[in-house]
Amino acid sequence: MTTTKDTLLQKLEANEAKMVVLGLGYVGLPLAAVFGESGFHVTGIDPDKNKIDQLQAGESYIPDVPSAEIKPLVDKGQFRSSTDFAELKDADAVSICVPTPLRKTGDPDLSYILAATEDLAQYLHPGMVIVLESTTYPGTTRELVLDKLTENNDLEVGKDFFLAFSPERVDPGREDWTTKNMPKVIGGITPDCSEVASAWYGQALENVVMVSSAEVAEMAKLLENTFRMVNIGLVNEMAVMCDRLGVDVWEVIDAAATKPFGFMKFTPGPGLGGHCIPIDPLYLSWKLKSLNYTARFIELASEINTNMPRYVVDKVQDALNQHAKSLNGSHILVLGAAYKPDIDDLRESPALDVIGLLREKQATVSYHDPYIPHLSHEDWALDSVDDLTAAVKDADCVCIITNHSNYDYAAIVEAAKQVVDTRNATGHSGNTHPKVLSL
Ligand code: SAJ
Repeated sequence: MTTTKDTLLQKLEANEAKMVVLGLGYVGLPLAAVFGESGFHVTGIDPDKNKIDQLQAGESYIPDVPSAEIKPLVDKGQFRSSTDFAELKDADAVSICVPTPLRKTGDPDLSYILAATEDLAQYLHPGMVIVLESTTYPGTTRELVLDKLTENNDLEVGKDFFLAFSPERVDPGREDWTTKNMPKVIGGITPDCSEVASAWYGQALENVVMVSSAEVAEMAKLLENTFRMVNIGLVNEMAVMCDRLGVDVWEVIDAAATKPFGFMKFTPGPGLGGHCIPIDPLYLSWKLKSLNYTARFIELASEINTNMPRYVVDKVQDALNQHAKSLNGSHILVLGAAYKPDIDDLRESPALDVIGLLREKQATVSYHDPYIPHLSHEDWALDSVDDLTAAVKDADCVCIITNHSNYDYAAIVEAAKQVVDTRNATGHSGNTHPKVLSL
């Protein structure tokens, strides 16, 4: 007797399944494009009509997915996009790629997942497979998504429909590991869910790694990014300790990195930015708190990383002090506002915290960032200075926060009165240059 699973597997393997991607951001759009190029008929759904209008016109707003990739898919009818969730009514395979930010309170914000699931539940039918890609705490797929999908019907997961979790590993701008070739972990609510979801994704992705449950897949992602956050916290604390010891932490790290095994290089910085690393581990610690367990590594690393902007401001104060100046009334030029080099992403950038703290100490602050022309945060707003050379000369201290590669650091050191270098961008770490103070 042909089961629902068999019928769905046949559809997926014959590329006859109708696929829907909920959320067309830096995760959803690349996923839609890869499946479209693999022969699937993909409908993307996003509430932002501007995005839909652009996509329907064959234009992309995600650098990793050029318009030249989108337009042929749209022209062939392989990819279409809409703001209307009713497009789900005849979907066979649905990927949920919606944001999972933190609330102001620091708690997880699952409102996007809830809203998408509620919309999807109206169209749930036998023979459907659903994969959640949004980074979240272990248990979300089973406790929240499954409950919401089945609260008004008697469909059985693993028999009538299939539900799994697969963490996104998109690193915008990276060209070596892409949506197509990135190893993709997938775990289902039941073994059959794991099998069906893996078979689906295996139609378009080169390396599907099936695991035994949704919880394993959810937790793998959190381990990946918690590993990174904790190691960045460790190396930031090493910077503070080396400073107390009068040892150059950058030289120490380079020396340790000569070890050919058992060591992975991380570098100190002004804090932890981005939309993944500062946020994902807090989803895990939040969940464990509800189980009366304190995730001490995450809490400690978060405390150390969160304190780095203040540590940087203390460094600026030390630099000015060498010239009998105070922060109050001094002019500080911050170089680099994006959360990491050579991108225009400002999310959770420590530059915003450093500028805020300097302003609190009555310093006059200006900034320059070739990728970010304007900053506004809390109660202040600034434009990137036009004349970098003049701004460097005018400033009492230049503070390098993000080491964009197109800065001429030698010229900056030459022209500046003083430099606080939080990234060893100038190469003058360990206080080897009279003008440069480094982390
Ligand atoms: N940072 C340090 N020291 C380090 C590394 C990073 O201070 O040694 C800071 C960065 O300046 C930045 C923050 O940490 O402010 C995050 O940097 P990141 O290099 O982790 O960059 P992200 O946030 O873009 O992380 C993404 C993640 N990718 C996914 O979640 C799919 C992460 O897992 C990747 O390892 C990372 O990209 C990457 O390697 O580029």
